[in-house]
Amino acid sequence: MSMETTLIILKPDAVQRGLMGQILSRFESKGLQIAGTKMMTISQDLANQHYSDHKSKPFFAGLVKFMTSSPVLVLAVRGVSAIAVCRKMMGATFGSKAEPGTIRGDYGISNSFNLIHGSDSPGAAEKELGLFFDAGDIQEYALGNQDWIYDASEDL
Ligand code: 3AN
Repeated sequence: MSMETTLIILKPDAVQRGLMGQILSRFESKGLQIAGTKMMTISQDLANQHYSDHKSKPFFAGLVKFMTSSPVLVLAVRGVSAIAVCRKMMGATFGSKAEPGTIRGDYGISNSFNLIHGSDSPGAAEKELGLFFDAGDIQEYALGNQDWIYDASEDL
């Protein structure tokens, strides 16, 4: 197990529907550390770079239009195995299929307006954190309650 930092985006539908606080709160309650936040409107160019793996997909144009349509909240979230933990908390890609108890399963039913993005691998996290945050935007700090979140003899 290793300490990881992952990129999370609360998408335009999460911001517009007033779900930022509830979703952010889930990560904090889990014991994950919020290491960076940025509210922004994603440019066409940034959306193209972020979703470059999906360029040939039929949904690409719609996805870019959606992601650039209104502000998002970008987060750097840190914790042991944070990439997999956050993906599990997000749930399946489509809101209609996502399990209750997950973010997509509890807050959404749309397949394209699916509330949240999370990096899916260490390589993707590194690339995406670099795309959305400038050097110095991500904080290094100790959580005061870390010894109660993790069993230092086993988890860290
Ligand atoms: P995830 O976000 O669960 O990792 P990916 O990486 O397969 O999903 O897809 C990236 C984004 O593309 C999804 N978050 C979703 O917004 C969109 N997307 C994926 N598949 C479809 C689809 N069939 N129709 C519309 N949008 C899609």
